[in-house]
Amino acid sequence: MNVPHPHRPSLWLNARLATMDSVHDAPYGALEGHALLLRDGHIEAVLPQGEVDAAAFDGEVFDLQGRWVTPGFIDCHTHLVYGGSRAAEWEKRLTGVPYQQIAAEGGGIVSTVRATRWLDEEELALASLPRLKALMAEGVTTVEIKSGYGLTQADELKQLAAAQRLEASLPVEVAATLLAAHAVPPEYAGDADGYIDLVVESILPVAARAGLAEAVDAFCESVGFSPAQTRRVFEAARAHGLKVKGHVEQLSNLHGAELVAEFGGLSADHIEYLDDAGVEALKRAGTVAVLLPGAFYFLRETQKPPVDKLRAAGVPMAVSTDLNPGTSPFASIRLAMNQACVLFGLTPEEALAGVTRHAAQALGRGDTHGRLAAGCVADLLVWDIAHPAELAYSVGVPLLKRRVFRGAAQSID
Ligand code: DI6
Ligand code: FE
Repeated sequence: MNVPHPHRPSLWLNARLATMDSVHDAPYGALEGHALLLRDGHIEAVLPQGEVDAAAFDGEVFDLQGRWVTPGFIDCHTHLVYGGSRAAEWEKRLTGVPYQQIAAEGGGIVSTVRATRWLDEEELALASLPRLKALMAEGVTTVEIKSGYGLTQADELKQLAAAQRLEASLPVEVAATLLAAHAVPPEYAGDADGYIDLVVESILPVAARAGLAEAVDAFCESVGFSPAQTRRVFEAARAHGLKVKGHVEQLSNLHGAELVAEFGGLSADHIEYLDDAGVEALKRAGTVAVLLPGAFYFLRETQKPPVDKLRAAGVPMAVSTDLNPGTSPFASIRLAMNQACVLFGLTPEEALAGVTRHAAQALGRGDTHGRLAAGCVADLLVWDIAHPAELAYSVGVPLLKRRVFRGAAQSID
């Protein structure tokens, strides 16, 4: 960890701030010619350059020479802790082998479950480390990580513990989500209700008591769990004080988004098949719509999420990688931003809001993360760009100059 002066205050001069704070009228909430004062891991003040007396400041001073600064990126939906690879399965799929045959030969999600169960907690963290580091190198400072490839109590807890272990070893914040209701494990084949009994009576309460998850997710889909089964999971989450999210309306419309909204959920994710009643429900509940264009692209889907209707209704739209081995094997949040613009029609400004302010809301961190504002965490990114639209425009070009986590700066080069 490269944290030279973790507790020293710092002053960042001559910045162009894409605050992403809607209190400022300009596109990107931009404030040109401003400075940031960071102290104790937080943004203490956002100041017009003219009001700063750098000579009198007792701390570190950085002159940004007019560079753009954004909030740290927040990847609010990932499954990045897992074992194994599904590249060979994908290669087969490309030659026309049907998914059912691949599943019958032990492929699909079950193969990731097998590979994940095989590793111990430390090995699992180690296997997942390059994926997390790739996200961080692009500017991710907060990442959500789901379980869902263990599907036994011990293996789900192991996945969550591996996520916690990663957080402890790197300058990044992890929001852990229990997704035990991701798929029916082989031991419960034909008995999804029996598996949901295990989730609500045992896995979820134990994970909650151990403080290993802050939210609960479920895959509400014909190939996942029914709305009735999902409701049972959400009821247990509520009973144990955990927040609710849902994989909903990805491949069909089961009204899962309305179910998430009914529970005051943080976010409804995927939502390609969301209908008008679903949009209305999200709006009423203040639930964030999380767009996952990586899975849409990788699965060659054609049904797009109702972006125009969400925009018209004022539902906040977040954008995330959905990093997972089956449907979105992409450890690049800037790729997700680009895909959200090209495939779903977001503006570059909406894509940036999708990985900052709105992603923070999707993790219940809207008051403290995702904006450059006094009182927010000092997670920020300094860029070598002429305009913030460049962040969604190119992919793979290393534009990041500095990544600052809780006020501690890491140089990129
Ligand atoms: N939806 C998805 O796209 C992924 N999980 C989910 O609920 C697929 C995960 C996998 O195939 O491993
Ligand atoms: Fe997902």
